[in-house]
Amino acid sequence: SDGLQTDIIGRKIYYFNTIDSTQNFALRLSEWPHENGSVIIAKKQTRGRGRLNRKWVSPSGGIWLSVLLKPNFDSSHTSLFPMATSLALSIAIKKILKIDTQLKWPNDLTINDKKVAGILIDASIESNKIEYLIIGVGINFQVKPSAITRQIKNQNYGVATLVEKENNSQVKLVQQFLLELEHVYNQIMSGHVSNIQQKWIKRSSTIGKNITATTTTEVLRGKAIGIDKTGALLLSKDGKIQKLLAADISYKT
Ligand code: BT5
Repeated sequence: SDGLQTDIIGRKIYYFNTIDSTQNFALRLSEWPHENGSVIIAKKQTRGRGRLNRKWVSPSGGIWLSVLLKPNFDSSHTSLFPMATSLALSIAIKKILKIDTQLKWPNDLTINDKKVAGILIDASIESNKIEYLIIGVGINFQVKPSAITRQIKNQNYGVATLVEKENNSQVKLVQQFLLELEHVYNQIMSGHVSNIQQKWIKRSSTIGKNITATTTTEVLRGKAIGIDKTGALLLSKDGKIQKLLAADISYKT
């Protein structure tokens, strides 16, 4: 943790060589006191997961981490975290590795439309209060795309990876990401969300595109015209505007 400049996030860091999923470990930690801001990092995950329990391929070399937060605000902010986290990561990658990434709603970071990182938020909400938030981040770093793609079945996009620029850039990237995450977290806590949204839109590849959105119940086609203040995607279709809270989107229509 030498060089880490945060106040809350990363006060405790748990390292593992191999773990089932950093997300699962964070879930167990959430029951303990004094774990607000704890970070769990693993070199390799045997059962990394994505949204809807999809498999997240996590070979050695990548950055697989979870951040446990126990924020004291109401649950309406929860939906902003995928956006805020992907923005924080995109900024950190730019600062440390000098690489531009694009943000694909709701939670992907891409390079040339290939997925380089994914974000998963697990939350527990009790009577409108957030008990805990677990922010899971998977970054393909120093891994061969083929090591990942051969383990993905129904693949509808390519995979990109980041490579080490100089000694220590992996550590620096993690530290910078935690700092940027704390920054957006504080902005959400103090209600400054429009700033996050404007920055997210600037880096987004989604807004303005015709998209196909697949939700758990339907497939929708339309034009992505913006996001609302909760982070929902606004889809324009036959002159009507529809709000999407969760979906998988594709730029093929
Ligand atoms: C995500 O899900 O993108 C969220 C990924 C979160 C992973 C982190 S790692 C640390 C923490 N611990 C965990 O167990 N998870 C979190 P989703 O949008 O549902 O995307 C999942 C889909 O991405 C899969 O169905 C595959 O098609 C594809 N995929 C799997 N592994 C990949 C990889 N390493 N790189 C790019 N795409 C991948």
